[in-house]
Amino acid sequence: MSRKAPAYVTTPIYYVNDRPHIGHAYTTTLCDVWARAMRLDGRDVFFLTGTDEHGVKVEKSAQERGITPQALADENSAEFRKVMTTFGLTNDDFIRTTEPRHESQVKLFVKRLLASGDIYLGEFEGWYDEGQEEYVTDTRAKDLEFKSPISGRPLVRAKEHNYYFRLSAYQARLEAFFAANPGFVRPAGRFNEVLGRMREGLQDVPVTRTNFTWGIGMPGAPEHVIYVWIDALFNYATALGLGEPDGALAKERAKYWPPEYHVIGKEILWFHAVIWPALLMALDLPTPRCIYAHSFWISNGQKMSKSLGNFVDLPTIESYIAKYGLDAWRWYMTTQGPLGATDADFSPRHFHEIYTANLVNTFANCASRTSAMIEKYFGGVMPTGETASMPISAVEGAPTWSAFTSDAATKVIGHYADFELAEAADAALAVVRAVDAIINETQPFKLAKDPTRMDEVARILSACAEGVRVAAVLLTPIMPTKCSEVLAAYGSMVATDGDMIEAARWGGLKAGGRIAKCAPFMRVDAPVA
Ligand code: ME8
Repeated sequence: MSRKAPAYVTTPIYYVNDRPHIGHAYTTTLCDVWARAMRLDGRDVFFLTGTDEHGVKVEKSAQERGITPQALADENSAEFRKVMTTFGLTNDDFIRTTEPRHESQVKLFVKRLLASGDIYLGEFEGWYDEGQEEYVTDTRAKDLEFKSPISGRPLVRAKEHNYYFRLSAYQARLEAFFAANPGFVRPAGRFNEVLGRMREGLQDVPVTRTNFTWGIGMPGAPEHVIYVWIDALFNYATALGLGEPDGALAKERAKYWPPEYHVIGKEILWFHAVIWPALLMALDLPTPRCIYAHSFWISNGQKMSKSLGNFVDLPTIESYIAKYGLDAWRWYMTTQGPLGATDADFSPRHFHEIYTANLVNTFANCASRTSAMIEKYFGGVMPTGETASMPISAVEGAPTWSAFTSDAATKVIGHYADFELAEAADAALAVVRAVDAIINETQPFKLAKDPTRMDEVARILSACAEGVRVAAVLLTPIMPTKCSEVLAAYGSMVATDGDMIEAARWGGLKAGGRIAKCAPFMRVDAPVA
């Protein structure tokens, strides 16, 4: 098997002043689906997530609780890490910005930027969004009517003696970079949004603060603390050891750079799509291939927010998992989430409907019907029947099963690779739908009443079983547990890394093999209350 190019995928690192909720679970699950799919397709994937532990917000939250910022960080970071385990997420590392390996490399990066003149000491006055810890330009402040677009609170006039990053010097290079890389920011609408704002003109950005202490000290000027956003962005590079290019970590991990996808929420796009590539340009490091900024989960049409207290929090998520199973949760996140440019409403009723329609009535029904008929008519043994050249339906021009599923596999893998995860799910489910269609069209349960037609029944059911197997292979990145259950019941090997196309090839099930009855998803009576 030839190994394809290494791949690097990241989530934002999450603030430890908050507890994990649906937003964090969502972004991390998307990355997990992608990472699993790419590993199955033979890529050497590095999947990173972690926690963002410095800054005023953490300092304040800790003060309110009467504990040290480090104690708060330790407590909540552990909570995030626990989520990774509970959710079976396959991240290869979990970085914390308070770790020495991160802090020391951030200092090295900043020193390089000081030496190159990309960071300088200066004075600045401007409109400041306290909630976001972010300055906004005068023009933008006016457009926003001097209110934060996130919290709605008034912007404040702030003046600081700070170190700055010479972002303005990168205006032309960034514009050229955007022109040459139309896929750099996705979805497409967000690309234009960033470009439009960039064309208003880039101002230098402060990279240090003096109004708090909980952060990484500026090399040579410890009274200045490195701004949390600069500190945080570097996590993507420090996790691979890029701050010390000759170090042991870089030797092992530098091959993963540049990231294929930085997956984030839309609210932090500017930092990732403009400031981050400019910092990397200043450091002569290759820029990421794509910043994928998804939209938000909302709740009954309303923004989820801490102040409204309407976030789908961890205990709520756990109640869904208890009722429907982890893979159903992953299915809902992957297929119904706000991966495009619009927000998605999270509703218990919609969750229930999707679960019932896609998983119970389609996937599970097909796997269970097929296995039940094989049990009934062939004693649970895979019947003999040549199926590769069999058309998927009696409709004129219908493709053969082998052509149809090979085309589906190519499509599914292509969608996974392009981060079109709902499309990947749908293209895989199309195989299940084709199996359902042939059962409805040929009605093997009626044919089986006539002993002279058992060869026909054998051929139909072996095609159905093989179709279910192929679909389970293709759905594995989204529903790893349930798909392995189905594959095991069908006596098939689970797909292993590097093996997806091979595993999805028609003809994996051999006549004479054991097919056990299985029902991967059971009907659930009513939505979560
Ligand atoms: O912004 N719907 O961390 P954070 C979907 N530390 N996704 C959501 C969401 C929602 N309603 N709410 C949050 C930070 N998210 C910084 C990042 S990166 C160098 C530093 C997800 O804890 C989404 O991915 O506020 C969003 O970008 C992230 O959580 C913000 O997490």
